[in-house]
Amino acid sequence: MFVDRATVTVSAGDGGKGCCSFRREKFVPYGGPDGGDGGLGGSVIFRAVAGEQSLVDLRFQQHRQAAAGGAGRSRDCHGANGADCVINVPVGTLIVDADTDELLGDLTVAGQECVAARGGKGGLGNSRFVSSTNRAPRTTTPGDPGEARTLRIELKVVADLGLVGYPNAGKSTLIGAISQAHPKTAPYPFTTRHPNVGVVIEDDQPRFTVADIPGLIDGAHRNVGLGHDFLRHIERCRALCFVLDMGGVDGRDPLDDLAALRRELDLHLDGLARRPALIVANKMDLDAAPENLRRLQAQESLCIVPTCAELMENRDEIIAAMRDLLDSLPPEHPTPAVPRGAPDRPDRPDAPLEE
Ligand SMILES: Nc1nc2c(ncn2[C@@H]2O[C@H](COP(=O)(O)OP(=O)(O)OP(=O)(O)O)[C@@H](O)[C@H]2O)c(=O)[nH]1
Ligand SMILES: [Mg+2]
Repeated sequence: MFVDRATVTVSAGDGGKGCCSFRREKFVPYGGPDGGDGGLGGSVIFRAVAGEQSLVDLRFQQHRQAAAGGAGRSRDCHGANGADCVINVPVGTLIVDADTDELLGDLTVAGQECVAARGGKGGLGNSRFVSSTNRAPRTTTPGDPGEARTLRIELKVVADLGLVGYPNAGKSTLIGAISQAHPKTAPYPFTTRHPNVGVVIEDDQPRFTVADIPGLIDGAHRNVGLGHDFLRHIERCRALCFVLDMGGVDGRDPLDDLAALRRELDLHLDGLARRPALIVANKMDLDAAPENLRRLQAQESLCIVPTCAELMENRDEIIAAMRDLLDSLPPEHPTPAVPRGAPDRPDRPDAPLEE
């Protein structure tokens, strides 16, 4: 089951309360206060993990909570810090506060983390409140409450190259031919109902990822067909690969298809159709294909690779063209990870103590 949107509530752990205690020991009269501070509450942290493909776990477990910090103890013992609640999500996950629409994190690189709710600080034990005028304070503070939020979690697939085409153009067949992914293919539209990411692996060459995105039809930007549900997955691809059915099956013209695809992309997100791209002219085994290819070559300046994806024809040429296109792009700079842990929490907060 592929899930690319979820709403979850998260609660970080409360800080542990400070302890009120006095040192009681034989031969140590008036031992003084020795109540320790409470522990830090656990935070709720989202972490991007390469192996995850979907947000399905969040759909079935919609509330996540981190552990509270332990209370301080006598003999100046600090309470235990609460364990963080770490949620593994796929690379490409966006974390948005549902109430304020604030973007809390955009996890585009494996290992990147976002602290969605911070644990509360621990309270102060009574040994913190000793002063020259009060040698035996009984004051303590409770821990701060942990943050609680409602979050909208959204997945936008991250891939180097996105396959864009009409239903039945042969996108899934192509990704099966060039990569490790083997999504279902069938002679009817909308076989692919969610994006599949395939990794293209060749000896001693850097790997790259290709996303097979469900077929696009006129009006997709208005949510016709699978609409936005897949168009937004194209936004994250560095480059595009238009897959055209050169046989003109179903009475379509591949040149019209290309114009319509570009129009839909631009209507969804201005400039999307102008991303660096190449064209894979598929189904070259069909009768009408050579003539359509000539017309396409006369009109288009993009790199065009003819193929019959079903027979894996020109497989190496397609991979080389994709690699050349990606190599010509500037390198990406991933956004830095959001720092983890409590924000500027001094070790001894607000301690009114002199040494
Ligand atoms: N003749 C011919 N048929 C092909 C070729 N490549 C794919 N097909 C067939 O075209 C049909 C559709 O292929 P898919 O790969 O499922 O197409 P798709 O673009 O992924 O379609 P959606 O998932 O519906 O968007 C299948 O029946 C394939 O066998 C080809 O090169 N030549
Ligand atoms: Mg498909």
